[in-house]
Amino acid sequence: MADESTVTALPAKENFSEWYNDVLWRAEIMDVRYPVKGLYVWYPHGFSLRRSTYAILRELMDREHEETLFPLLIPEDQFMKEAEHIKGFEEEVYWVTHGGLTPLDVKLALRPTSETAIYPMYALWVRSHADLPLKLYQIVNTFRYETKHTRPLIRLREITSFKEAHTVHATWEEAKEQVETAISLYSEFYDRICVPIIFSKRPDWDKFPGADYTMAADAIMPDGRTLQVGTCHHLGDNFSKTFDLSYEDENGERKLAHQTCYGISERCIAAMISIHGDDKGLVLPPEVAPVQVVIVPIIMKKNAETVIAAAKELEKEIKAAGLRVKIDARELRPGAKYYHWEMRGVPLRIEIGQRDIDGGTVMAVDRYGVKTAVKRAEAVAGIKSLLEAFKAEMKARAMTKAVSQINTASTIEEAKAAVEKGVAVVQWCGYKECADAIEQGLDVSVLGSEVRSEHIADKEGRCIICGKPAKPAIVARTY
Ligand code: P5A
Ligand code: ZN
Repeated sequence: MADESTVTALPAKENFSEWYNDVLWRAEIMDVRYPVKGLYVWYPHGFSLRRSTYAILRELMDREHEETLFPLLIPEDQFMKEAEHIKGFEEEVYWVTHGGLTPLDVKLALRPTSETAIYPMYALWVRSHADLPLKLYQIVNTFRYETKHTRPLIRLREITSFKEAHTVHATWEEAKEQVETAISLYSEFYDRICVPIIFSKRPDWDKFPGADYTMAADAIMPDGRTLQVGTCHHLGDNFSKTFDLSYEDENGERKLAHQTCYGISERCIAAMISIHGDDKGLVLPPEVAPVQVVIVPIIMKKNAETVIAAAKELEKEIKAAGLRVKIDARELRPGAKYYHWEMRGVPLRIEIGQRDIDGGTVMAVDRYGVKTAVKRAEAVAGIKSLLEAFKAEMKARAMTKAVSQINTASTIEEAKAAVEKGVAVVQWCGYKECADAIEQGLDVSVLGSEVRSEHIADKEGRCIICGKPAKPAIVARTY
């Protein structure tokens, strides 16, 4: 597949865009050579990373949702029912118009998201208050005819890993509670994959088509641009009106249901790769790394058998402890092997040679290059605690970086400097005219207000444009 030995080095991460495009194939995450714009291929190594990342997402969702699977195709009439929703998506929909050579009576949309596939069925399933709340999710591919610059894992025309949850509640307040639950589930998810995020409330003109309001999670990429890595929407009764999704309450009265939906795509993997990678390649959180530990036997001609046997014995123990481990016994220089596994983000490398065997130790080297001699007799426990420590270090580094990328600005000039580095925190009155003025002056977006971050104080002030009473909002250049 990717053979890094025949070509030039990975670009420095400072040149983020080039680094990103390059690391994806060198680390065997995505192949971008598929001949349709915006569609990419998962290499097995990338797919393995996807599987373990989505296992966390499934674990969190399964706490209080059930998994389901709806069809990819949505009939035109059903898709066109919710006016706001269709306005928001009409330019992004792919249509199936033919079955073989025969034009279809009713065109079929490739789902850009599944509200209009799911809610008519919900209307059949929900009869009484006893059927509520209803909380389902699915992990599917969705299609969006994106016109902005497409990028692997970031802006796709086929989103291959769209986790979407759709819930139904008796009241608006209960649905609001569910949005809060979704925010905490997503916060936990991003914490598990060591990606700092900021939740905020999108301005009204930027909310999900058909929603009452949208809470969005943004991650800050190395170049200072933000990436929206998830959204939680309060749908009110907007869709339930359209699709006649109602229930009989305790008094036998028919009432409209209230709904939420929330989604995450493979952008979560893009953020994880981008935030943690370095000049040598990927740096992966141990919990999701396809290979968590690689054993490199340091072989001299005369001791090859002993060393390989010792490496295999260690591999057996590590595997039995439930870790994903690999021996690299290829006939290559150790340096070439280190390079190979560092590129792929393996959190911990174990070197084992004759001297280690004689001394009853092994040498552990984490992906940041920190070396620790571990007693052979306590190797498994030692490795586990090194992986824990490594995860904590990954989190700490990402948090330090994120904090340095968040800067308060009290004038447009200061905001200009702040968005060069990342997120500017400005006082904003909430009016569109002032958001427009901020955006035009800086070529940025006002991402949101009601900011949820321990690093952003919820302090009232005066709007940096009009001087009226205002609250903190986050502003950034975006992906
Ligand atoms: C929530 C789930 C929805 O579609 N319906 C069901 C709601 N919301 S959303 O904001 O439009 O999308 C959810 C998240 O998906 C990511 N995303 C994308 N990822 C890759 N390529 C794309 N073209 C793309 N479009 C959206 C974003 O992270 C978004 O927050
Ligand atoms: Zn203002």
